[in-house]
This record gives sequence, C-alpha cells and structure tokens, in this order.
Amino acid sequence: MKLYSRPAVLSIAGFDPSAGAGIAADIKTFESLKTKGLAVATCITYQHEDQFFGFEPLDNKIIFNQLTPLLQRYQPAWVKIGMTASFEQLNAIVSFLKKHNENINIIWDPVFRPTFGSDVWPEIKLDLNRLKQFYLITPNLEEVKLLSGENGIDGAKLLSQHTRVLLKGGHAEGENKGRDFLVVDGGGKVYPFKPKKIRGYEKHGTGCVLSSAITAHLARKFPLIKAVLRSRDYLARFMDTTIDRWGYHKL
Ligand code: PXL
Repeated sequence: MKLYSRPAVLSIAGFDPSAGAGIAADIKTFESLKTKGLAVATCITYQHEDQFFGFEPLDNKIIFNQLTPLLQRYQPAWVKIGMTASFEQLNAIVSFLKKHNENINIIWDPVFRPTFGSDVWPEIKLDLNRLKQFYLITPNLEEVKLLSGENGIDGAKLLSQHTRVLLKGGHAEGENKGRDFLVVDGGGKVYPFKPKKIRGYEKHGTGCVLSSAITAHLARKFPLIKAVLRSRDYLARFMDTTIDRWGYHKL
C-alpha cells in the first residue's frame, strides 16, 4: 500500500487508439514514472504504428467538459499539451487552464503533422508573445523552423526569448542525429545532450513519451536539466524494448 500521494500530471492531446502516441502513451509514461496520470482528448485519430489514416477534432466544449472535473478534483500543477486542431484551440485550452490556476505550468509539445500523416494545422500563425504562457516547449527541427522561420539552434534561440526550448534532434542528419539542445535565458544558455546509442528501432510516439516524461519529472520536483536527462534515459530504454515500432513501458 502506498503511504504517500503521487503528484497529479495531466496530458491534453490526441487519442491514438494503437496507444503508441498521444494521451495513451502519455498515461503509460506518467504511471511508470510514479505520477498520477490524467488525460483529456483533443481529437480522435485513426491510426496504428505504421500508418496514419486521419483524425477528428473535438469541440472546445467537449475538451473543457473533460477538463473541469479533473482540475477541480486533482489540481494538477504540471500539464502537457500535445496535438490540438489549431492554434486557436491551443490558446483556448491555455486560457481555460490559467483561469482555473494562473500558476499552472504548461509544457507544449507542438504537433503540426503526425509522423506519417497529413497536416494537422491548417496554417501556423503564431504570435510569439503567446509562448510566454508555457514553461517549456519541445519542438523538433521542422517545428522550430515553422514556428520561428529560422533553422535549428538559431530558431530555438529566437523562440527562447519567450520561453524555455528543448530542441529535439531526433530527425537531424549526420552527427547531430539524436542530439537535443535545451535553450534557456533568451538563448544565453544552450545545453547540448549527447545522442543515445539505441539498439532498438525507431518508434512511434517518441516525442509524446519524451515530453510526458519531462512533465512527470518536473511534477516530482526534479530541476529542469535533471528532468531532461532522466527523460532521455527513459526514452532510450523505451526505444530499446523491441526491434519494431511498438515500444513497451516497463512498470
Ligand atoms: O508523434 C506525434 C503525435 C502526437 N500525437 C498524436 C499522434 C502523433 C503521431 O501520430 O497521433 C495523437
């Protein structure tokens, strides 16, 4: 029997019925990282680990109706937002969360295009000032370019004038493949993280697992750099569990 209560951690993202990405993956990650995992769906996707067939966004009202009981009952201090149908929906969710708790910490893992899929967002028109609403954002190279108009570290530095940025190098080519960079203090500090040696196979949902692992570690009060280090270790172990695209979370 547990004599202590785990911190509640909430994911607001898409539902992937094959459970490799989205809120199902986030809940597995939260549970195995010793937090109380909660999840709200922003859309229903149709997919498995090899193919993305499409998705159906949910109305904001349905998202808010899911959120209200959780925010009232558990008051999560750390929340991760993944796939949303549009920037307007992302903003509406952020405003709703902040209305409940102005000090809530939000990690935004931008998803503009699922791994194999069509575009999710019709267009990206981001007021960079809105990034101040987030504690951390975790874009990959393509997302940094779409958000900032600049490539790689330069783009991450630009975004870091508004929030902390973890630039994920998973899709980079050459020596920077798998190298991540944490960019903070308006670009004044850049912490590189070495690529991991992975014996397993590329997995579906790695971005979701990494950002939810970071959220769980932050909720457990690890400092940011430690949270990133431990989460990258967690992701590497997840990726090493199989030789196909379906990873396991060891409980
Ligand atoms: O890995 C990006 C991603 C995020 N969220 C959901 C997804 C995917 C990729 O397929 O389905 C719900």
